[in-house]
Amino acid sequence: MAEFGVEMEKNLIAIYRAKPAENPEILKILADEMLFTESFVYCDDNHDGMVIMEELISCEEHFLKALNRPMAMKLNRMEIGDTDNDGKLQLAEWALAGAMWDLAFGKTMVSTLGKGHLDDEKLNEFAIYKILGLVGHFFNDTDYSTAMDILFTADDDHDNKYSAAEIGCLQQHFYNDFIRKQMWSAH
Ligand SMILES: [Ca+2]
Ligand SMILES: [Ca+2]
Repeated sequence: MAEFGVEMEKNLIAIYRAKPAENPEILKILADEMLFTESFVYCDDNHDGMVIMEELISCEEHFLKALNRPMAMKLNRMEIGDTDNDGKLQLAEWALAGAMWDLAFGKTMVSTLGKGHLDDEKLNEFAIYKILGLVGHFFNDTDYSTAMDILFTADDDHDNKYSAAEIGCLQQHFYNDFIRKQMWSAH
């Protein structure tokens, strides 16, 4: 997965540097207004409507610890998301940073796993099942029916092909499902 990390970082930087708020693929991910709400609430530990660096570090640590995964990324969400530079992420900034991350993930999936399975720069069904296995496994084997629901929801135009933006949404839905389980088990 070393190659994945390098590619992911490269894609994220490219997206970050090219007016992300005007990027049509980013806007497509952000069209689902609820997509980033759960992760925001999850990280906003003191419920003041803002995520500060300490909260960001603590929720990412908690997330990776729950999954037993080491910390990977060098570029954090505060760096890419804090557009007004006040050291805090509001929901809109959080969502934009999340969409950048998700799109970078989708692009990385398309380029690393798409060889031989591309159709108009979208992954075909065969490739998406590979990704589903990979992402599902990362999120500690999300159950089959949840995974199928996510697969259906993420294919926004239901053409059985997956663009980078749709794969980004797919991974965010998995993340949200993970958070939901964490929140339930904590209460
Ligand atoms: Ca907060
Ligand atoms: Ca801010």
